[in-house]
Amino acid sequence: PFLLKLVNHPTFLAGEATTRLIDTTPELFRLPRRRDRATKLLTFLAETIVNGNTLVADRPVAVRTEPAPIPAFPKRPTPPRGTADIFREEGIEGLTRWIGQQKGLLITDTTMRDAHQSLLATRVRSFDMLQIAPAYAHLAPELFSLEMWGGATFDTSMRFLKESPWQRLADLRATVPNILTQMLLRASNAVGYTNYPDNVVRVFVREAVQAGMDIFRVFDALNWEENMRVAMDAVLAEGGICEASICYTGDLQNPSRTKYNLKYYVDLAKKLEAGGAHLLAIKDMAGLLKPAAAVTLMRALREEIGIPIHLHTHDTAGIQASTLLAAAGEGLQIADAALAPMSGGTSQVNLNTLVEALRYTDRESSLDTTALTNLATYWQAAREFYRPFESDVLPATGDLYEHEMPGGQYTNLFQQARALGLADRWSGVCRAYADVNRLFGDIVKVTPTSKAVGDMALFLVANDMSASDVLTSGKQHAYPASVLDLIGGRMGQPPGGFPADVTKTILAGEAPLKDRPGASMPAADMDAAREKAAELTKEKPSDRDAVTYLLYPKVFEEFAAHREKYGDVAPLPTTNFLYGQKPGDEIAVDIEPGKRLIVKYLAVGQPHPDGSRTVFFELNGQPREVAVIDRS
Ligand code: PYR
Repeated sequence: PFLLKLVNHPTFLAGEATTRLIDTTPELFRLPRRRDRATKLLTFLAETIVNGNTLVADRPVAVRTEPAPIPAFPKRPTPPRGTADIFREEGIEGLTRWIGQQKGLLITDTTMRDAHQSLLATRVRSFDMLQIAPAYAHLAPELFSLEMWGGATFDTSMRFLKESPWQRLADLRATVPNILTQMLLRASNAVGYTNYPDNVVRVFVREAVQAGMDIFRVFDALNWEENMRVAMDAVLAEGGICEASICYTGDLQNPSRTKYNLKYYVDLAKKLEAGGAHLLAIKDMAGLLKPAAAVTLMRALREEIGIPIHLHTHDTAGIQASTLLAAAGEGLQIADAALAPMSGGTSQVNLNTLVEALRYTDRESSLDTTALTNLATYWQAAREFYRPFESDVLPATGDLYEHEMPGGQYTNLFQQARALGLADRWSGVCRAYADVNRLFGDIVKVTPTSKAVGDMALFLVANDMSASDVLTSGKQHAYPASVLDLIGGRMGQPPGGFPADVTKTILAGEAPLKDRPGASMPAADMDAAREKAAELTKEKPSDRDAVTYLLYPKVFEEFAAHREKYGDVAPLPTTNFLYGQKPGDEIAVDIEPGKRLIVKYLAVGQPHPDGSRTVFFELNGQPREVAVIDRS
């Protein structure tokens, strides 16, 4: 058809075809590339129709196929002014001043990051975020920020969803220009599970700012401020908003837990403020901050530091709304919450009802009830697409304050335990987790240190060992790699260091690192990484691809190979991404603005002798066939 179109083109027929044809009629010459993309997408659909998507193999099936309802909103040329506009126009000083002027509690919506990381194994796709994004911009411009990037979303988007995290950021930024974007940055661990060379962290932050990131919540998994320096400085240098975190662990009210006391947190907060932080986060990743402790902590912090405070907690215990309300009573400026259908349990507190709880009080927010209800209605439906990734609800009991497991890890570790046949020994795993924490000297547990503690707990239970056996058995065991990393100092130093006997036993005499890991790590070779990444993507060399490759070489390589074979699958509706199509289904796929493919799946043929089957489609009304190998 391309050649036919070419020879039938009026210019060609008029005998004027020269190389100028390319310049005057570029649409003809773009066609093969577009068709190439269409073919790749049809191949993906055919593959999914015949063989299924391995992502959902052996998992509960999502039955919803109709799109989630997108609320109507007034059609204005631009969305109402929001926090991002204030930041753009008045800088960080203007934004901070504005925060100080607000009487109401400001709210960050975590639905697009931590909520699905905690409830749905981080599997929510950009497609479902982008469907509702314009409604956020127009209906909820009063939100302080949208947490929609970082943490585990970076690698899972490529690893499982086969979509670019950078594209997600850029698209959401463009669709919601008025609300601040926010991400979780694991300091020197960037968005990974181990410390990276300093230049990798710096390039990552620069690229994130350029792609549209505003607020960087920077935390160190051992609360080691020295290890936050590189990331914080990078955010400050690139013009981002630096929200430095104190990770909350232990129990301020427990007189026998003295390691993480009020002085510890206040001193840390002061250091972070002195280090240039624009905002302070209290990151309560395990939902351990009780209401009375929140009052004590807020009073001390409001006394001792001047920057606005942003409280993050997980509702694993079911009572964290009371903590947010208690903190709000003490002048908390910003709270994290998630829209109702994506809230509760290991996720954040219910945003809709939190807002209503403060209605008609002096901390009432300006967010609109109906607008938030409509956004929640969308997420209730959208969550149904992710049924395969729903995890068991684990009710927290009093032992939450014993094991102190982060919300994002709680359900995940249970699934790991079940995969090892240890589901019925779950309470033993929780006890082992607490014991390992004590063995390691009582440390902050959050990605990646929480993973090391969890890996060690599973290791002990699976080997019928107790934590004390580690020191007394006299045997050298093959401990998990994450444990060797942690105890070897490659994730940094906890306050007071690791216990010497533990280090000696676990490292079998190898000397641990005592300094900041980044200080002795050679800089990553950016030129080589750019070249290597470009080789994999067959695109122009870029720092963005290079840094992605440096963070996750194998994941990036597999993602690039998927791209090469199937094109960009992010524009597919989630139902079709996970399950393909049913015969007769017709879908519209916007492969880029203004370029829509209408794909109708007709039928699949019987297997050919070579094991392949022909899948019949109509693409924009034209018959198309794709052959795929039936692997069943
Ligand atoms: C993360 O690092 O992904 C957390 O949510 C703590």
